[in-house]
Amino acid sequence: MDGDLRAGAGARIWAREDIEALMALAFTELIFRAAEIHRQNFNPTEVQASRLMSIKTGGCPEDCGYCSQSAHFKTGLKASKMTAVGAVVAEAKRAKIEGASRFCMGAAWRSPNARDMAALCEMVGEVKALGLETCMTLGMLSDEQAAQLSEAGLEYYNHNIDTSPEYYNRMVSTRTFKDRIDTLERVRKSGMKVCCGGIVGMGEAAEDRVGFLLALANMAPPPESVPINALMPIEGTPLGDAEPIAAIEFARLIAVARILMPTSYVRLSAGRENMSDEAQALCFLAGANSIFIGDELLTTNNPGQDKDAALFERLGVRLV
Ligand code: SAM
Ligand code: DTB
Ligand code: SF4
Repeated sequence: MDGDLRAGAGARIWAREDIEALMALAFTELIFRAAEIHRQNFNPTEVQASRLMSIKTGGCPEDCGYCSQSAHFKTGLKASKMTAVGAVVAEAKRAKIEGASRFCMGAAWRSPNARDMAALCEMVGEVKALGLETCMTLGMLSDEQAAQLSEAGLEYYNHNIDTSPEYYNRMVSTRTFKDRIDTLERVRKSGMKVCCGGIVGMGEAAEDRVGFLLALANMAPPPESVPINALMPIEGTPLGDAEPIAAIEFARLIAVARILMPTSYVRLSAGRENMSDEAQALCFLAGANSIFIGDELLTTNNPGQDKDAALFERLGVRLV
């Protein structure tokens, strides 16, 4: 379990067997180890709060089998054009008042159009000027687009690998796992921080969950932010009837992510709407230390301010 030391970076190269061994630990032992690593690197009484906004919804040319926004499936979602800069900034102001420290802008694109880059850069500047951290998720980027966003001051770029390299083409056929990695490398090269994670509960096997974590943990360096989403099943998509992941399995995955990536923010992302307070508490105990706040993610529901205020009050945990 000691792994190799990656030359220069001081980070460890994880083997598949290391992750399998962690996954096989007794739950009580695993949570203890994860909690120990969590408190060595973070204040365990704080959870970072991000707010999402869909700045371009629906009509996406990609065929991701989990997504409400793909034009390939009849999900009943109405497509919209990109939101104007002023309306995005107004939403960011509200997010700040509601306690968000990061504002994440998402678009249903395969990649951004050249003609939208100026407005996107302006958005970054204005949201940042409010004192919020900025994140965008716009699909694949060219070197030039990554450089433009980075120069505009964008701090984080979200681009998920979503699942294991082996399972990827069962979920998406319009791009490859390698395409995802190429964009992630461009993001790194541009100087932006990487937000990269994925979805569980898509019918993947246990070995795919291992492969997914292995791919994330061996990025050099690992992503600064790791969103772990529980699938929000969308009627009309191929995964509309997927079996939900059990809360204990989900917490197990969070705990292993925490151990593999000790200094990354592990975000309990989509899926909180369908989780009990106790299931979420287990995830925070396992080392999750970031969430999305607000009553909407991109197109699906999230618990919202009142429920979250009650939950964090009960837990004595502070949103930061
Ligand atoms: N279009 C861009 C892309 O795919 O990279 C950015 C937006 S896309 C909606 C961002 C992420 O949302 C996906 O990578 C996926 O992890 C997550 N996502 C999409 N649909 C989801 C669902 N039904 N449940 C959980 N997560 C979902
Ligand atoms: C991420 O990993 N989860 C967020 C964010 N990155 C962009 C998106 C969740 C979307 C959930 C489904 C929806 O609301 O459409
Ligand atoms: Fe498009 Fe992103 Fe949805 Fe895939 S996940 S269909 S790329 S919006």
